[in-house]
Amino acid sequence: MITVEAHPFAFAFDPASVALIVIDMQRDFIEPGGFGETLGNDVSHLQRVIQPTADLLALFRREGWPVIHTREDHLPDLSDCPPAKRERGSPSLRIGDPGPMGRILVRGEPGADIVPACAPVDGEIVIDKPGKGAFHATDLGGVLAKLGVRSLVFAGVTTEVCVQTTMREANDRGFECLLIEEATESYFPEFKAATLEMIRAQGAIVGWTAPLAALERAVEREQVNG
Ligand code: C5J
Repeated sequence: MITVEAHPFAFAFDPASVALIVIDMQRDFIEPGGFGETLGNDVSHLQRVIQPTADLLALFRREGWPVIHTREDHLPDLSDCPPAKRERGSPSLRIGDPGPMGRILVRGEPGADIVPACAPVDGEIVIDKPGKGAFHATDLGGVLAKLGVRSLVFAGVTTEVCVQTTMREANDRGFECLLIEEATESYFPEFKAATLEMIRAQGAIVGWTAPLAALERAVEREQVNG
């Protein structure tokens, strides 16, 4: 077992049954002109998550542990986009409308791509999801069962929407979930802080959080001590 100094207490996982889930590191959320900006958000807040997420990806790749990426996007005919999602509020552009990075939040468009620094490499799994949670209307549950995964390390954006929703879904399905603190971000710093608190409150009611360095130290310790 590998034991990470985490909050609210140590997070232990078996390296034979761990996977990384990187949530929605897409241009549509992180770059100007995408879905996030159409909703009125300052997307510059999300830029700082790129390097720590790339470092976390590098760690999992070095160890040969499974990596799963998700993308929030919709089919070109929007048949998987509930009207309630498309029609809500008054964004500057709606899902499916043409924007500077192609049609907003549509699969295959440049905006739906994962940012280059965190792009999947050969052999990594990519899950396209129409909802905020990655288990909803996807085969993520089947993929994890096939891999024999019990523990999930989380990264990605945004902390309080797709990351938290997916962690809650995973927690309800019996997975042990660790969120890496610098590898997740929100358009609203106070929402990120509150989400980290609520995840680990009440004795890790949803899961654990830890800095990336704590995970790196734990992996190194395991290598030295066997
Ligand atoms: C949002 C996401 N925020 N990936 N999606 O709409 O968190």
